[in-house]
Amino acid sequence: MAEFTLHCFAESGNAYKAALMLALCGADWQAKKIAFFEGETRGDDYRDLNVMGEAPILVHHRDDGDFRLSQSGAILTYLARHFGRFGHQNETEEYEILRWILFDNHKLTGYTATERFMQFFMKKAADDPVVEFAYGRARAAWKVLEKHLTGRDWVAADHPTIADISLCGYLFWPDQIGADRSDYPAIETWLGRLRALQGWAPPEELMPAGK
Ligand SMILES: N[C@@H](CCC(=O)N[C@@H](CS)C(=O)NCC(=O)O)C(=O)O
Repeated sequence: MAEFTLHCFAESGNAYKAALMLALCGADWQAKKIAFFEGETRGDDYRDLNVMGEAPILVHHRDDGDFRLSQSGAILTYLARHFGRFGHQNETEEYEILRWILFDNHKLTGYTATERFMQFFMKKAADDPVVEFAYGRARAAWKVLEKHLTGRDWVAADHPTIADISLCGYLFWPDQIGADRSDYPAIETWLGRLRALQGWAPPEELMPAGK
């Protein structure tokens, strides 16, 4: 058995954050498909694994038993500590990373994942008021990131960290999230830097589809 099991599906940018971290760290891991589009995360068996009913879940098969964790930010923090990679090197970086992971979960991924789900998967009209609200909030978050990345290579430090890995979760799908790459040149260059890291792969190469 592999050292880690990641319950995940390829369409999930939140799962991708964990899968990408495992890939970049060269971890011994296996993907376990969540049949998300068949409602698996709403079932009792899944809720027994994660009361929040969310993907992803990481299981670390340790000598002292299985250690199970959900929330991509917690998973990234755990893996950074375990591998000694993509973490902080001083206190300032520690809180910068936390600050950006919180911003990502609340604002950037929070609204991007919502508007993508409604427009791309549920085919809701662009003038649906909920879509308009989420899309507007997502674009505002992309602009924050664009401004922050202008003139710097990485989000939270002068080296790549789990903050970068968290924030990029949905951004390799510009067409699905409705982002025009030319509006976000600093983000585009930063995504290129991430793609150049050893071990980088797109979501669909790391995880099975959630059908
Ligand atoms: N903050 C969580 C968000 C996880 C999340 O919302 N995952 C989605 C799939 S991408 C999900 O399982 N949604 C089901 C639901 O919200 O009920 C994280 O970063 O892990």
